[in-house]
Amino acid sequence: LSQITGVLPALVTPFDENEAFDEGRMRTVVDFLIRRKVDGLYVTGSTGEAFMMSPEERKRVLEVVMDEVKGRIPVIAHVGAISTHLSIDLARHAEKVGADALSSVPPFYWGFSQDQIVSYYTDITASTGLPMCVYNVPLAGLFGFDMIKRLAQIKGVEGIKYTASTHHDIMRIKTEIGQDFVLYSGADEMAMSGVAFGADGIIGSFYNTIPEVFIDLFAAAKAGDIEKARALQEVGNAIIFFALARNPIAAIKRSMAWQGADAGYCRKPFGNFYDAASEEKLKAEFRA
Ligand code: NAY
Repeated sequence: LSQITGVLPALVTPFDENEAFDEGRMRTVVDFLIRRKVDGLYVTGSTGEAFMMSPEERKRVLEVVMDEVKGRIPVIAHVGAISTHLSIDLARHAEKVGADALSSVPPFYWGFSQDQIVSYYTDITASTGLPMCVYNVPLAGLFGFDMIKRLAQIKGVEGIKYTASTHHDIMRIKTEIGQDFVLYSGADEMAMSGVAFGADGIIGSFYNTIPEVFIDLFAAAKAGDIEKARALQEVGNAIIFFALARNPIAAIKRSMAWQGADAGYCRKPFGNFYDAASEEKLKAEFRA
C-alpha cells in the first residue's frame, strides 16, 4: 500500500437510464480522471454504489476499470460484503484481474462482535497475496482506536481508510501503530486536516468531479502551505456542502457530465437530475 498515495477518487459507477451498468460511460470516466492526473482509483466502494449491485456486477465493473486503466495508475478494489465467503470470492477475483490492493468495510447489519470482525479481515486478507486497507466509516460502524490496533496486527493489513471525523486519531495511528501503516483520509470536507495530521493519501467521492482542487490541496498541505490548503478546502467545501444537501452521488455524476464525462444515472432509491427541470434547478442553485 505504501506505493499508493495522493488523491484517489472513490470511483462512481455509471448506470444507464434502465439502471444497467454502462461500460462505455465507465471507460469515459476512467480516462477523464486519469487525464486529470488523479493518483489512483478506489473501485466499487460506497460512492460506487457497491451495495446496489450483485457480486457479478461488481466483478464486471472492476474488470472494465482494470481494462481501461491498463496499469497507468494503481487500483484499490473494495470487496466488502456481509459474508466472508462472498468477500473472499470478490477478493480472489480482484487479484485475478490485477487490482493492486483490497479494501473492505467491516461486516455490518447484524452487529458483529469485534472477534468476528477480526476473523472477517483475517480470512479475506489471507485469501490473496494483496495488501488490505481496512475501512473505518460511520455507515458500516466505526472501529474505535483499540480495534484499529488489533486490525493492524493482522498479516497483510497494511493501512486504513479513515472516514471518521476524529482526526486526532490519525496522528495517534501513525505514532502508535507506525509511520509505515498507510493512512487515507476519507472525509473530503476535512482533507486538509487529514493530510496535516499525517495521511498518506485521500480517498473520496468529490475527487471524481473536482480532482484538481484536492490535488493542489494535497500538495499544499504536504508542503506545509496551510494558507493555500485552507483556501482550496473552502472552495471544495462550497461544492461538497451544496451537493450533500441534495443527492450527492447523483449531483457528482451530473456535474461530471457538464465537464465532458457523463457518469450516467444512479440506481434507485437514489434519484437523478436527468430531467431538464431538475437539472436547470441544480445549475441555478449551484451558480447562486
Ligand atoms: C467510498 O467508499 O466510496 C468512499 O470513499 C466514500 C467516502 C465518502 N464518505 C461517505 C460516508 O460517503 O467522500 C466521502 C464523503 O462523500 C464526503 O466526505 C462528503 O461527506
